[in-house]
Amino acid sequence: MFRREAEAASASARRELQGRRLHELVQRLAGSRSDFWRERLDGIPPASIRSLEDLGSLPFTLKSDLRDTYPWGMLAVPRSLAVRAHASSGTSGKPTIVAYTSQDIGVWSEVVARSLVCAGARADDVLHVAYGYGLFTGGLGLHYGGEKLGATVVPASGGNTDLQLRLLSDLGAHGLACTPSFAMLLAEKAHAEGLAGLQVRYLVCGAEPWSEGFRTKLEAAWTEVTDHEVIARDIYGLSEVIGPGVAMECAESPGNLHVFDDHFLPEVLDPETGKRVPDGERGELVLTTLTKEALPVIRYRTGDITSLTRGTCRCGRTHPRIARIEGRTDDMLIIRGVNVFPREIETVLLESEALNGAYAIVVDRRETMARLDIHAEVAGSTLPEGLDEHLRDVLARRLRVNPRVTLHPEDTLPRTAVGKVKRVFERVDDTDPLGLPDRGER
Ligand code: DLL
Repeated sequence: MFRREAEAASASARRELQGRRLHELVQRLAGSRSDFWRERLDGIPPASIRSLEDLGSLPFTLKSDLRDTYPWGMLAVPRSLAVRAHASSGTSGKPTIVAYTSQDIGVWSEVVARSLVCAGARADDVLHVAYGYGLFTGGLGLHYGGEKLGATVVPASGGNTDLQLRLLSDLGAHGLACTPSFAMLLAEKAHAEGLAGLQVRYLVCGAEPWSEGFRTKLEAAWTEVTDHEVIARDIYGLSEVIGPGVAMECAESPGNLHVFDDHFLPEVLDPETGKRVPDGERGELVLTTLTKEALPVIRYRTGDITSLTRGTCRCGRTHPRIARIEGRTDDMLIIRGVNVFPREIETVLLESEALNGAYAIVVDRRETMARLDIHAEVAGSTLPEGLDEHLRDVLARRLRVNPRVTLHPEDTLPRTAVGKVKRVFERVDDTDPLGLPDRGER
C-alpha cells in the first residue's frame, strides 16, 4: 500500500473522518465566492451536515451544472489560487472545465500513486504513460502519480505506435498506463514486428469501458509478446471528480475497484428515483469530493453503472469497492424498441476464441426502423465457416434483437491510437462510418 494509515483505516476512523470532511466541505461551499454554490446550498445550514447519514439531504450536482456555469462559475476559490485547469471533451457543445489548487494536485498525485501500487508498481519502476497529455486528465494524472510514487515516468502521450514500442523496449518500461484499446494495439504491433525483450509487468488501463473478456485477451497478447506474465488492472476516474485515481482494482479482488473514499465518497442510486440501492445492487455511481478545494462536487451524478461492496478486502484495504463499470445510463441503444447495452455485445464477442477483440457496432438508421450491424475481426486471416451465423444466434438470444454480423480478417477495422476508443457508430447515409471497402452486402 502507498499510504497504509488511510487505505487500511478502521471503519469507525473512516466514518469519523468522512463526516468531518463532509461538514467542512458544505461549510466551505456555503460561504464561498461562488453564486452557484451559495444558491445551491441555500436553506441547508452547514451545522446540520455532520455525518454520512446527512448526505441524502444534500442536492445533486449534474454535468449540466458545469456546462451552465462555464467556465469558472463553480470555482470555490479565487481563480488566482487555481494552478491547473483541464477540460472534459463531452459529446456536445461547450467543454466542461475543471480546476485544481496545488493541494488538489497533491491529493490527485497521491490517489494515483495508491492506484499504481494496487497494480503492482514500485518506486524503482519505469512507467510509460501513453494516455493523452493535455486537456484530458489521463496523461498528467498518471504522470504526477508516477512521480509521487518515485517511478521514472516516460510521458509518451497517445499516437505514434512505432516510437512508443521503441521507447517501451529501449527504456525498459515495467508499467504501461494507457487505454485498454491502445494497450491491445501496441501488443498487436509488437507481435507483428517480432519485438523481443519487453519488460512490461503490468498495464494500468481505464478511461473507457472494457470487459473481463477483453482483459483475458489483452493479458494473453502481452504475455505472448513479453514471454512472461503481464497483468492488466482497471483504473477508474472522471475529470469532474479529479481525473484517474478515483478507484482502482487490486490484485485480490478482480473486477472490483477500491474507491479512495477518504477523498471521494461513493453512493449507488437508482438512476430513475435517485434513491440509494442496497449494497451489491446495480445503480448509478454518485460521488462527493470530500477534500477538493478549487472545484468540488456534491453528489455528482456520474452516469456510470456499477454496484458497491463494503468490508475489508483480502489485500487489507478497507475502502469500499465498486464493480467494474458496466456501462453508462446514457449509452443504451434503442433498437426497434428494445434496450441494448454495447457491453452486452462486447461480452458475447469476447467469449469467442476465434475473435481477436476488435469490433464495431453500427446503428444503421437509413430506414425508419434502426438495424444493428456488428462487425468483428477474427484472429488470423481466414474466416471460420459458420461463425457469423453462430454469433448472430447467440446475440439475437441475448439482446432480443436480430443483428447482422459481419466478420473481417484481422487488422481491418479502425483502431484508436489517440484518445478513447469509439465502438458505436451511426449510419445515416451511404457513407460507411467504418470506411470499409464495399463488399456488396450492404
Ligand atoms: O477518462 C479519466 C481517466 C483517465 C480514467 C485515465 C482512467 C484512466 P473523463 O474523460 O472525464 O475522465 O471520462 C470519464 O470515462 O465517467 C466513465 O464513463 C469512463 N471511464 C473512466 N474510467 C473507466 C473505466 C477519464 N475504468 C468517464 N471503466 C467516466 C469504464 C471508464 N469506464
